[in-house]
Formats: sequence, structure tokens, C-alpha cells
Amino acid sequence: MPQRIDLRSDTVTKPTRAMLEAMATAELGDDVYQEDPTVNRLEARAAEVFGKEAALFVPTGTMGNTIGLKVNSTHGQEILCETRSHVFNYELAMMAWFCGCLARPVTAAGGILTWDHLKPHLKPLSPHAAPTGMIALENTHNMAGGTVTPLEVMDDICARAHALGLPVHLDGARVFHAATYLDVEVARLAREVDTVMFCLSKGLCAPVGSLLAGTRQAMDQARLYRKRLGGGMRQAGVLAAAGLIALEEMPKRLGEDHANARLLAEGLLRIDGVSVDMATVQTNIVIFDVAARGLSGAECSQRLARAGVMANAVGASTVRLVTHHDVSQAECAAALGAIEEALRG
Ligand code: TLP
Repeated sequence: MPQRIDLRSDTVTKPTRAMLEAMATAELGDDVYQEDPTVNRLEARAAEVFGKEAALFVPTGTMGNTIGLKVNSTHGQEILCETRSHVFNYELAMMAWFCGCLARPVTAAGGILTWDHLKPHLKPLSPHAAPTGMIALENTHNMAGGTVTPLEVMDDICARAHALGLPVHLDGARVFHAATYLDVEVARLAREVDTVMFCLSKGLCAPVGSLLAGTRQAMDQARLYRKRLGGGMRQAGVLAAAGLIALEEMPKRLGEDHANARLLAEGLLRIDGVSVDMATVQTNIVIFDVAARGLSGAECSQRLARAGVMANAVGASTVRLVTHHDVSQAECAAALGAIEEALRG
């Protein structure tokens, strides 16, 4: 069989055997009545791991972000976020559709927003302009190449935002990757944000699921929004059982994925006409540029697919590789060989 190495995303991982076993034997109930013991256990544990009062299990990161923005904003406000952020570009305008807010995108090198970037865009209520309602951060920043916002930058944004009465939501789809890179606990990284969303199915192998964490009051409200969005999932303990393993066990090994991403990036750099901004290669994502080879990102992605390497184009001339549990170091080395070959042809 020809090789097929899937580096499109860390969402492609399959549940581990331990997860499948836990799913098969999970204690279940109806979670809309808050009677699923496994979901309750996952939510309690997530709150504890993140140092928040409460957490809510949601089916997707998109729903977690949508609700996170909703509980921190009111209709007619602006939400400050980075130009390449997921909440701005990849969530079907839920910020407008569900929250009734306008995104105010702010560009930051490497996707790393600081207070200096945000400050010029803050607006009070006036007869002409929508007031700033909140700030949405993303750590790691996916489309900037998995970059990590340092702890002191996050703390500084939160302190200054809070002094102005503005809440901060963290899209932490890959917050465990950020914490691994910084060598801190996720609770420390998310300490100052009002709400944090993180995914169990990005790099952590759970088949489905994300959590939103914050104050008890915010999560009580979030539960109602989840139901409105159709996210009241009955015997969801079958998913939460895998989620508990994702939460407890899987973050420990993310360093391997980071090392594999570095291996890929260093190899790509050796290919003529391929460029990689090595400063952005911090976690499990590598974005490389093939403009100098006269290829579009889409053409490059097609060539790689024919060579058995699955990778998504993410810009006019850029392609993203994402390392994860289901690709070994040997497979990354093989992918590199295949990429070299495919680009030569
Ligand atoms: N990211 C996906 C795609 O949607 C781009 C991927 O393959 O990386 N926040 C961030 C930072 C994300 O990267 C993603 C998914 C989400 C939120 C949304 O999560 P889901 O797909 O569970 O709704």
C-alpha cells in the first residue's frame, strides 16, 4: 500500500485503545439533566486543571469559542482579535451571527498581540462608533504557525483590559501545546483570562469535544447558550470518558510533536525555493512558503497528496504541516523525503 502520512491537522488523530475501552465502560446518564457522571467528572476536572470555578463540555472548539465570546459581550460591541485568528476567519461569522458583535481585527507579527497593538483600537461608546466590548486571544496561534504568546504578555493584556472593565477570552484550542512550550501549567497560563476554551480533539486524541472554563456564573449562562445552539448532548459520557484520558494523559507527550515539527521545518529549509520562518516553529505547526518555486499553496498540496503526504494549503503560496500523536518521527522523516521528491518533479 502506498504511504499516506496525514499532516493536515492534529484533528485527524484517532482515539487510543485506552480511550475506546473507557468509552465502552463509561458510566452514563442524561447530561441535559446534568446526570451524566462521566461528563460531570470531566467538567469538574477541567475546572480544576484550569484553576477556574467551573467548566462546560461542548462538542466543538467553535461552539466553545462562540459561547465564550457570548458570555463576555453584548450586542453592538466590537471584539478585538488578531487578524489571522480562528474566531475571525474560520467560525462562519458566529461573532456576528450569534453574539451580534463586530470583529475588530488587529495585526500582530507572529500572531502575538500585545497591549501596544490593542490600545489604539480601544473605543468608548460614542454617537458614531461601536464600543470595544472584549478581547479574544489565541494561544497557540494556529495560522501564525503555532506561535506562543508569552505568559507576561498575556498577563499584561488581561491586567490592562480588566482595568478598563473589558473581559478577555482565550481560544486555547492548543493551550496545552503553549504550556508545554513555556513549561508552565495551563492553569497559570489561563490564570488571568475570564474564559478559556480548549480542545480535547486537537493533538490529545479524543474523538470529539472541547471545554469552556470560567466563573460558575458564566458557565451557568454558557450551559443555556449551549442548549440554544443545539449542543445539549444526552449520554455524552461516552465522549467525556475519552476526554478524561485526553486531559490527564495526553498533554505529557506533546513535546514529541514539537520535536517532529522542528525536524520537518529544518528539513524543509534545505529544499531549494522553500522558505520557513523558523522563529514561528515553536510547537506542532509548520507553515512553509513555495512562492519561490513558482507554485501556489493549492498546487503544492496536490503534489504532496500524490506523493502520499496530506497537507493543507493555508495561503496563496503557503502550506501547513501539523504533527500529532498518529505520526511518528520516522513517518515525519519519510514525509520530508516525499516532499523533497514531489517538489523536485
Ligand atoms: N482548527 C482547525 C481548522 O478549523 C482550521 C485546524 O485544522 O487547525 N480554535 C483554533 C485555534 C483552531 O485551530 C480550531 C480548529 C478551532 C478553534 C475550532 O475547533 P473545532 O474544529 O473543534 O470547531
